[in-house]
Amino acid sequence: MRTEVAIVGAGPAGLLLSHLLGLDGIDSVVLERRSRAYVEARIRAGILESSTVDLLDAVGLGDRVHDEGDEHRGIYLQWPQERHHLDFVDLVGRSVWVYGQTELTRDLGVARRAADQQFAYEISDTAVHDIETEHPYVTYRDVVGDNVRLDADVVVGCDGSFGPCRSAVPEHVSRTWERVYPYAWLGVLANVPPSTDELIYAWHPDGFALHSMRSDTVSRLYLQVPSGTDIDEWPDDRIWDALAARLGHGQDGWQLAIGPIAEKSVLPMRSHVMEPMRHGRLFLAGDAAHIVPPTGAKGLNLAIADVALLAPALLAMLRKGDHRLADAYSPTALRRVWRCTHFSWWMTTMLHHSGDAFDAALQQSQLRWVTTSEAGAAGLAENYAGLPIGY
Ligand code: FAS
Ligand code: PHB
Repeated sequence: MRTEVAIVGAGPAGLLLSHLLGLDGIDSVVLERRSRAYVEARIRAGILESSTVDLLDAVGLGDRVHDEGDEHRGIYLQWPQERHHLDFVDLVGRSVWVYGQTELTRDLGVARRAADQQFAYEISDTAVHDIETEHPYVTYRDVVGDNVRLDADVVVGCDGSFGPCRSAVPEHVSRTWERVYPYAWLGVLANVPPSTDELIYAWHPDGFALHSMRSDTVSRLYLQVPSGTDIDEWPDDRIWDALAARLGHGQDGWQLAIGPIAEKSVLPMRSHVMEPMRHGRLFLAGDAAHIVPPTGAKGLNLAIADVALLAPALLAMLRKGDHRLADAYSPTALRRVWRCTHFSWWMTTMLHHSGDAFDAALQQSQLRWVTTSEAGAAGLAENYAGLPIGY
């Protein structure tokens, strides 16, 4: 088979890239090891930055976000006996949207199928070749077990943190940075109306807690637990007791509504960056190049910002033979990657209890600062609501 751009991975990065390229008439094939049903059912992120929603609107993918998503002016930051609202619209003129990654992945899938996008789902043994030549190609075994070779002008690795593309960059060229946190997130999806109008990020001596949501009837909540926690150690009532304690059930009359838990899982937390995000005719985007802990709600938005930069670079390269944007892709994307990596690390270390008393005192001082200083609050708001794409 032959195409212009071989995209490995049908997550938000791969699907959005195929959409942006399609708008400019660039042919691509999207390769995915999982089934379409699996990819579209995965529960992950839930917050869209304003620059992400602006981009989706600009390329005809924003309608359902506006119809079914929820625009939030800001977030609550709290610690025992104190809850403060940070209004991003007042502070930096930008809002955020609550709209599940599951829904966005579905919207992207619908749009791609309407455009007759070529897909290969449930593939295996994916490998990329000749990325240092002008004729790279991908080989894989398709769903019926046939070996396939896909020739392309460019290969883009949108295959997440465990995909093959990142390891195709030779070791003598690549460099990685990693920070693994000693805690994880126990996340639950509960069929209960949210007990808050906007997200609550809670510092607590028992550990961090987050109250998010997916709709007026579905809540998404997270608890800090030790890394390596076995979910079987957390029966539903223990989860609700911990959430109630950490989120301040009963504080100033506030009540946490509890209900049936539909899904629960433990998410390990790490920061990981790989440079460069381009080697020859291989480009990396999204989790394939960087991982951030979810405390800053940056993972999905960063993946989208990467492909928003990459699509015009590939258009110029493939249609005009102008390689300047493609050559600038990695350094430009990495500026935003490091900004978001710092912000996600900063939010994580400010809000997760390390068990150290000195850390706890520092965290409380920082929380008091960002909730009482206009400058401090604006700094958080600017990063959380999202920096312009191409920052
Ligand atoms: P994705 O991981 O979404 O997509 C990569 C795709 O490549 C996958 O579909 C995978 O199956 C495919 N692939 C892998 N290897 C392949 C191969 N060999 N051949 C073909 N295809 C292959 N962010 C938040 O802000 N909030 C959250 O609560 C949150 N929760 C998360 C929970 C989990 C378990 C994970 C992993 C991430 C979470 N994130 C969260 C971050 C998340 O939103 C990611 O940043 C986002 O999915 C990145 O999108 P992609 O880069 O497209 O990668
Ligand atoms: C979510 O809704 O899943 C969510 C929201 C904010 C975060 C992380 C996850 O920081």
